[in-house]
Amino acid sequence: MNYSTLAKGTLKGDRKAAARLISVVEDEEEGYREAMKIVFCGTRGAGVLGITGAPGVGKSTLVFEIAKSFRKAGKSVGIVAVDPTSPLTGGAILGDRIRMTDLSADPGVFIRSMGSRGGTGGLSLQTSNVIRILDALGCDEIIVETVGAGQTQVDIMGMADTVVVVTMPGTGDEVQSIKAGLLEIADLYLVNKMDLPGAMNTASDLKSMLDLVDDWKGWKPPVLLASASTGRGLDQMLEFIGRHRAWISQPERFLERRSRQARKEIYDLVTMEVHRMIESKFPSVKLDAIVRDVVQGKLSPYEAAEKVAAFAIR
Ligand SMILES: Nc1nc2c(ncn2[C@@H]2O[C@H](COP(=O)(O)OP(=O)(O)O)[C@@H](O)[C@H]2O)c(=O)[nH]1
Ligand SMILES: [Mg+2]
Repeated sequence: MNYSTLAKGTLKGDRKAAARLISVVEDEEEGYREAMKIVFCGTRGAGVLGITGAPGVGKSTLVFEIAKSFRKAGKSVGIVAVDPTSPLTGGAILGDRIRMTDLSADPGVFIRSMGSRGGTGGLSLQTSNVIRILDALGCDEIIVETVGAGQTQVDIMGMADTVVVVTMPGTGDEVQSIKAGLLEIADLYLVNKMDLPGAMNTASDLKSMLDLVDDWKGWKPPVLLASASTGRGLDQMLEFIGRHRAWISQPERFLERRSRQARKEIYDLVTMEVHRMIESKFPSVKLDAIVRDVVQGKLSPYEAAEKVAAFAIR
């Protein structure tokens, strides 16, 4: 199929075209790559804000509030809710949808939920495509909400300019989650639900964790307190998001971050391409024979991989 019409429509601001193109990308339908090339040329450099954390900490509530403040500033907003644990495909997570209704009626807001459609490219590659589509559609700001779930989350958050890691009092998972690799991706920590007991403790636990790191390379993530549902602390959070944006926008820093992201994406795409080539071109009988040889100990997995790889890059 030729999806260039959808891509061109997206570039002209056609929301329906963008929505359809996102489905095409999620399903990895034949021809989506060509469409994405067109989309790529139409991107305008939207700001990408990542909001991540465990389920129930208040991410969606925050996203909603942040989106409202962007709208007040006259910016158009794209929201991508990524939930790798969700069995839903392309549909919104119900609670989120209900809460976002007054936003979704706003033509300056585009909301999309993504579940685990599980194509070969994986969720992070798909998410980066969706971000590009929303950028090309004309969104000034894109907010990505993702549930804390390991490597995929880290990868997705790698696409954001600023990442807010959200937690809440009494979960006791702050230290754990930092150990689980969030330290690398967090630009800001937010202890949400400060109206609940224990928020101060959670914040100081986090702060002492961060104090153990001595080289922050210019940006030490602040630990902020807020209450998304009452609005307390949100202005301060927005101010820090703005400060981080300004910091990250310095030319050499910006270039470094974007280069790292581009490098990773190229690697991912090459890996995917190799998989695709093996699956579509390598005769399955031949592959079966190689697998059998490995199982029977006639061939080491290394030699097998060399054989298959040699075919793929020929
Ligand atoms: N007490 C309190 N509840 C909140 C706050 N922010 C969000 N919630 C509630 O926490 C629940 C989970 O919020 P949600 O935004 O869906 O969390 P998510 O799973 O991280 O996206 C909802 O019932 C919210 O109303 C807050 O600041 N204080
Ligand atoms: Mg949510």
